[in-house]
Amino acid sequence: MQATEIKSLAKDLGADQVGIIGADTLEAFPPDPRWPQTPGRISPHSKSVIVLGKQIPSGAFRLRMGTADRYQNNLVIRRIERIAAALSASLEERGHPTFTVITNETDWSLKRGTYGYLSTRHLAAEAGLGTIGLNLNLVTPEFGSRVQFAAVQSELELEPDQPMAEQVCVGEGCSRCSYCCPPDAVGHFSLAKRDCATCAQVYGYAQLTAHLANVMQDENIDALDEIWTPRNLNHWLAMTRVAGCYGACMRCLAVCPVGVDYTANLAEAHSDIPEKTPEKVAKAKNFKNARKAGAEVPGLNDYNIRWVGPDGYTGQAAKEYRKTHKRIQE
Ligand code: B12
Ligand code: SF4
Ligand code: SF4
Repeated sequence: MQATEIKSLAKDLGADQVGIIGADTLEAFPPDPRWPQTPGRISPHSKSVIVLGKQIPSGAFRLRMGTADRYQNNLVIRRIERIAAALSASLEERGHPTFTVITNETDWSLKRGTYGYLSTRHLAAEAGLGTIGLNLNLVTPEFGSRVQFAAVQSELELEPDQPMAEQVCVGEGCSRCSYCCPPDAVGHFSLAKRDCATCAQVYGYAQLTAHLANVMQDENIDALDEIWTPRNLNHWLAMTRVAGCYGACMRCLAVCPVGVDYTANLAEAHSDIPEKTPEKVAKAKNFKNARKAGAEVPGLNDYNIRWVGPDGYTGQAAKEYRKTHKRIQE
């Protein structure tokens, strides 16, 4: 089977984006070499990794209820996982051993806390679907950051795609993802992950265990009164509907101005960023000056720049995509 055949098969199954990476490239460039997320750790037989992207619909970013949008987000994750599983099955039927990479789970053998088996954002960057943005989200010319990823590992050898040289994220001069971030977790191509998790994982594992420990240890709390509470209901919903254990904050996705979907459906709704403060604006200015002056920035070092886009931002990638999109529409 050829790469083009796999790509049209994945698109027929419902993927919006498809890219292919050679397993050897991923062995050579793990996202963080201190805790290497590499396909060979999962299966030594894999030759290729196929990464799939699914857009989060614009409607999800035009809601008023914070509780509803976290369902939308997780519906997309489940959908892209099912598409990956279907693609795996299809390749198996054609005689190529293939499996779906676990998407949002944590490999504790690598690192305590939340850390994927493979980092799907890095897979997408490596396959040329977009580049890593100021807040570490993957920014694509089509959908900005409003896209979720899944991947399959296959023993089939395929022609790989190449990473983009151009930075798709507008960068420090934009900083909208930093302005909107409720806990001010966005750094300079880095993220204060624990701070982000207070919003993105409101009913996550850390919150659940902290809550249980509190109920068990605090003598002033009547454990029976603590059973029938909105908070416990939300933890139950997080377990049964995967809503709120992750994906509970959508702000940095909503305001990212890159993408045809943003121009068409979101620009007006998100032109104003209520969380923007003078302090955040000053922080962005400092980042801009630091980059201009060539200061040392860990997120932009010689190793990480591969996924950020070594040529910097020119706006060309998004422009080209808009042109193609217009032609298709016409
Ligand atoms: C753990 C996790 C989280 C954690 C930690 C996030 C993180 N950056 O790692 C928390 C809870 C904070 C989180 C939050 C969110 N997440 Co999340 N998350 C994941 C998960 C499960 C694993 C991520 C992982 O393994 N990271 C590994 C490390 C290596 O990646 P990294 O931190 O980006 O590494 C770079 C930086 O550390 C940087 N760097 C900066 N400074 C320095 C300094 C040094 C010395 C070094 C070495 C490196 C370095 O370089 C590294 C390499 O480039 C993935 C799914 C997956 N399997 O990939 C989803 C995923 C990344 N999440 C996703 C999303 C959408 C979100 C949220 C928007 C919430 C939501 N609505 O779903 C927020 C956004 C936060 C953000 N701006 O990044 C999507 C991303 C989609 C996209 N378009 O990018 C993913 C891919 C899920 C999916 N199935 O699609 N998430
Ligand atoms: S998900 Fe929310 S808290 Fe996390 S970086 Fe984005 S805006 Fe900030
Ligand atoms: S909001 Fe702006 S700075 Fe943030 S990721 Fe999108 S383009 Fe980059």
